[in-house]
Amino acid sequence: PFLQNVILHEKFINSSYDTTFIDSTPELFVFPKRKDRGTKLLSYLGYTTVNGPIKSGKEKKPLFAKPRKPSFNVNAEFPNGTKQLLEQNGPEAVAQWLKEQKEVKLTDTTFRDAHQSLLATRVRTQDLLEVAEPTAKLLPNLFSVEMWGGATFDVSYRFLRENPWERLSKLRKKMPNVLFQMLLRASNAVGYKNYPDNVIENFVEQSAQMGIDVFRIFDSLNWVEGMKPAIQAVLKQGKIAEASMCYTGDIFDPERPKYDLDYYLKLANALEAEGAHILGIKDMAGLLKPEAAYQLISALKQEIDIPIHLHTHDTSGNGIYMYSKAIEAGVNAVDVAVSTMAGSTSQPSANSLYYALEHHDRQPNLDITAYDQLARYWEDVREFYAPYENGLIAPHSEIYFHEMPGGQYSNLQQQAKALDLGDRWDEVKAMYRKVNDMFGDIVKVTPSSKIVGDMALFMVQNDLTVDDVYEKGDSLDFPDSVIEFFQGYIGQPYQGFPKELQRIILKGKESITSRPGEHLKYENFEALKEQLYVKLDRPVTDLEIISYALYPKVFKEYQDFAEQYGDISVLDTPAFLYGLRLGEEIAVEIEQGKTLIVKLVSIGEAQKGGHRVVYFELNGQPREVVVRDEN
Ligand code: 3PY
Ligand code: ZN
Repeated sequence: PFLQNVILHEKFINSSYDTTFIDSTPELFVFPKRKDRGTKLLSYLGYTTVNGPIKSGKEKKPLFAKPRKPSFNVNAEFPNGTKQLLEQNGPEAVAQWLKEQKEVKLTDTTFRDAHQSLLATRVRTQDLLEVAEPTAKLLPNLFSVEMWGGATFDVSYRFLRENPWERLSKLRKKMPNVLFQMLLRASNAVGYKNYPDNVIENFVEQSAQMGIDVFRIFDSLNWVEGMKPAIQAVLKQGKIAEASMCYTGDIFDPERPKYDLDYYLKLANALEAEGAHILGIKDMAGLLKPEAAYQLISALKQEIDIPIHLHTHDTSGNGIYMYSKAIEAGVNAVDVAVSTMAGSTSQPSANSLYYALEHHDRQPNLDITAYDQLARYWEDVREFYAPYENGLIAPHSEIYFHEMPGGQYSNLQQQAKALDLGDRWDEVKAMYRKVNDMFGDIVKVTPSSKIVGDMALFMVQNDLTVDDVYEKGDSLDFPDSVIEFFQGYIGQPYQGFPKELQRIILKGKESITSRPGEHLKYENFEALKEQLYVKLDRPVTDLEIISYALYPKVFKEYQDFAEQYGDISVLDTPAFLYGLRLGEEIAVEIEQGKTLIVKLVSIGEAQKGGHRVVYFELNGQPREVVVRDEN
């Protein structure tokens, strides 16, 4: 771009420049100095040391112990696992095999949903990679490891400043024997809105090529129509389509007959008819109660032929009991997390379930001492991320009332705080339920859950009651997400929209009842490629193009950040989150065989305008950077 200034200058174009050109137009020759990797890294460390991990509350960097790692044989071959079964025999064979297993099979969610639900999705690739090989070698009997999708994709770019595709490919190399599973929000992919069908197809294709084997596909309104393109895309790749129904309400609640047993049986049949290899039951808020689980699974076993995979969150504390009832009823696989990353808004503990099933003929076949060792590692790593803990320290049976998904609770709480509604959190939760009822009792999971949350915040913030919405609605500016929901842009809720409310919210705007994908223009990947080429000033990859198609702004910001600070995924997590303590020295391997030694010497006084000079030593040489103090 800088050379272009010169080339495009009229004197240059007219060839009328002479030896005075440089002197007469010096501004054309002032090239911003490209910062070297060391300076970029120091800028990041200086900024983080001064401002802390969470902007509003600078935390002092704690002293962390090095995480205890499980012992395992580095030189031993990886034992064969489900990945080999898929590669040799295909997805139908895996499904058949799963159905034939007597023991209940486990999916370990530690690498995805567990930290999405406990630590705001903040666990970094480095901490996963550190324990990937022992996990694969010590637990080769897992059905799968859920390690991608859901919120991990955008959080990677947005907050961790790392590339989610790299996480996938690096983990794949360290875990070649177990099926990799991702959470796919059907036509919302890993985002919060419907994308054109060719974006879904392209994203699934690239995810499959990069190493995803099992796609758990759900629609946030349980709308099968909206799931079809994603299911088709997965089938086309020869991967495992786990089409899922989201569980809401309570099949036994006579007051809420909308989501009764019959509703789920019909849904399961429809998903099987679409070609699903496995039926997922996605109990995203942990609402499925033990007896309901028993009845639901027993009835499904009569109804469908494909195996059943159950997912829950342990928010109420009833997870293990619920699982044991589901296991009695014949569920084929359940989702668990390593004990120290389990419980509460996360999945039930693998370790606990193992013992709960002692002397039961369906007890999973696993090395519990390995799981216990992995638990120690995670206990230590979890400490790093303490600022992101969601604060739920006890079983929370209120979940049966407000029905917020495990991954949403802490998020919405943060949003409420940001709007100064922190001390009205109880009201927000109560309003969340009222909004659900007002919307016609809908399934609440990303992104429909976010829409209910947005409306609840809007109402609490503006002191609106449900009656107010009906009475004064014509003069209210509802949140965009709520308007789009009532336009049908994320799909159709079961039994439709409440008509009167839809009229009030839409104020004459169009609404659709067909699939949003049918109305969206196909993405032009060639055009995106060119745009990106110009932006980045270098050739771009297909993975970058699809990331840009999904999250244009987030992807661009990630690139800008990388330009300013370099690749900070090389930092260990304590340095990444908290910077350095005074006098602390760390070694950072910026590429294989190239290590920088960084020491924090001192931090200068805050200057007018809020800047500070931060003094470092880089490989023994004094270096300083100026950073903004945002506290
Ligand atoms: C996600 O969509 O990220 C979820 O985990 C929903 O439960
Ligand atoms: Zn979940």
